[in-house]
Amino acid sequence: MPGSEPKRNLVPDVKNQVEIQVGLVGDAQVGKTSLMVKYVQNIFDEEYTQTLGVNFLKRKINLRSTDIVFSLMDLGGQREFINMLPLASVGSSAIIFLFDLTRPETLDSVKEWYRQVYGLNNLAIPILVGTKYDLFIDMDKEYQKQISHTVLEYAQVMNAPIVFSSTAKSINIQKIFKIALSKIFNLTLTIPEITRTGDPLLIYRKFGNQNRNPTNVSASPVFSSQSSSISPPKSKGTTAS
Ligand SMILES: Nc1nc2c(ncn2[C@@H]2O[C@H](COP(=O)(O)OP(=O)(O)OP(=O)(O)O)[C@@H](O)[C@H]2O)c(=O)[nH]1
Ligand SMILES: [Mg+2]
Repeated sequence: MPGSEPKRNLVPDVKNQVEIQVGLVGDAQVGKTSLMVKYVQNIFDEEYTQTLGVNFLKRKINLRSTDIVFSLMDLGGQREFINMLPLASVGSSAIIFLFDLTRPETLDSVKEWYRQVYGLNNLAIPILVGTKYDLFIDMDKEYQKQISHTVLEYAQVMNAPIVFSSTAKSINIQKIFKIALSKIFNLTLTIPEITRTGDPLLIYRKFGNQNRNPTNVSASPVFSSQSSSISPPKSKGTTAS
């Protein structure tokens, strides 16, 4: 009935909206598209569809009174798409460097991805994500130890938080983006860290915090470890696709 409605606050409910771009890079078939689609649409597809060029998806989340829109830029990992790297790098506040935990050569490639991205954008927060943890967990314990050790060294050089994830089994997916958000806006995150070898690592407190002023950071990051010298044991996990 007219006039019977309680008086409402006439100040319009205008929310702030902030858009942040996040790039996903890494070798072919490491699981970039799967991770992005899982995060945005909560779908996982076992079948591989190669990304030709750049995929793009958005997801809106709420942080207090602000809407945060993640613009996710997923670059196909085949070398032929390297000329599109600026689309995923320039303008990104965080870059997720993905490698497949069951294929050490994809961790080795992170060095080159990092150098290339760094040349285009040395201010973005890097996040190092090892994918397919569901397969890695069944692999040889010594192999798991070697990979975890090398990943820590890479994270130190890159000043990048580490996350081991499984898109197939929904492990640590949301947390990757929570870490990105907390580093970009310098917010305190209360998620417990996971540091024990063999567990799905989540190490973020000591990485990604410094002022990433280019004058503070070495122009040519030096990686000492060769992850390519780590051979995955012949087990069911090594044929991950
Ligand atoms: N077991 C397992 N398989 C996964 C996981 N994530 C992705 N995959 C599979 O790995 C394959 C490659 O995944 P994609 O997401 O297409 O890989 P990509 O990095 O986007 O590959 P490009 O587009 O060629 O660069 C697919 O068959 C996925 O189903 C995971 O967490 N566990
Ligand atoms: Mg893809």
